[in-house]
Amino acid sequence: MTVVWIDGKYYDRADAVISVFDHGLLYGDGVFEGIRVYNRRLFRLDRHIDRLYASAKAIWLEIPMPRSDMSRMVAEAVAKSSLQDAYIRLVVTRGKGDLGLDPRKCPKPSVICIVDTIKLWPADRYERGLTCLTAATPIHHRESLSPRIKSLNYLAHILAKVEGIAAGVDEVIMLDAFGFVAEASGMNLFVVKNGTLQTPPAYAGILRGITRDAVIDLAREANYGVEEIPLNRYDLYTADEAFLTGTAAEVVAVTKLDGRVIGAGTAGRVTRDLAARFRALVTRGD
Ligand code: PXG
Repeated sequence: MTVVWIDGKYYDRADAVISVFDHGLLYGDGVFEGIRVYNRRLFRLDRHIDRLYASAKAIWLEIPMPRSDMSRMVAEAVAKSSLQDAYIRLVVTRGKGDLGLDPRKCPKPSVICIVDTIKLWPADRYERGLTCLTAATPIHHRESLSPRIKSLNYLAHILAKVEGIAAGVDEVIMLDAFGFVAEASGMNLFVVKNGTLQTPPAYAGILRGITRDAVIDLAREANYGVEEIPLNRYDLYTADEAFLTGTAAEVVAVTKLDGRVIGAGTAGRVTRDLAARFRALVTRGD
């Protein structure tokens, strides 16, 4: 069952509401995490908690509970849900304030934890791969709203997604403000070229995905080369394989981009191998 925890109390789905004066709603002023539970175990909870507190630090928001309490609360909410496999949305908003944007007028941030499930695409997409489009909307400039902050401002990514929906494709690839390939709407991107993985460097201004890091480790263990280098659309069009990684998406191939078929047009050998290794990792739970 869905479980919602807000600032110390559990609520039913229908009663799980926040104030219209919350700056998370008024200004997108807040941060969040998406975390998966496999077989009742939280996948890499510590890394998600670290990223949440780092995102909060970067926006000058002090989370009103220590990390240990946050981790305990998430684990308790998962146990309460009785869900074997789940998706958790952990949100920290600036809290209630007045109608001006000054964050000092918000005395207490709100903490929200939702335990539910998520499914992005039908199962066949994991075999066939996704059709994609390069969106005209770039991700935020890294010195404007750093893409490394997992903030409540997803409008650039949503506008990119809308372009994809209008064009009838499954997903979108976004460029950064300089025209380099950045990420998908809620996923990191890899290409495979001659058995080597290539992915944009985290410092260049993308979200450093926890799935991305796990896949890089798995690839190195399996003796694939891994290069974190700037990529252009040309590199995607001419890749042997391309795939996306994310907590919600897990590992999923990109088989068509801007009308070009990538590789053989179905999930490739390396993508399948890494998806299987990722499945084994989450099943093991370390
Ligand atoms: N880039 C962005 C912009 C993201 O939002 C990732 C990469 C992957 O990171 P992780 O740590 O999950 O491997 C994300 C992930 C969705 C969805 O519906 C995805 C995310 C957030 C909200 C929704 O796919 N974030």
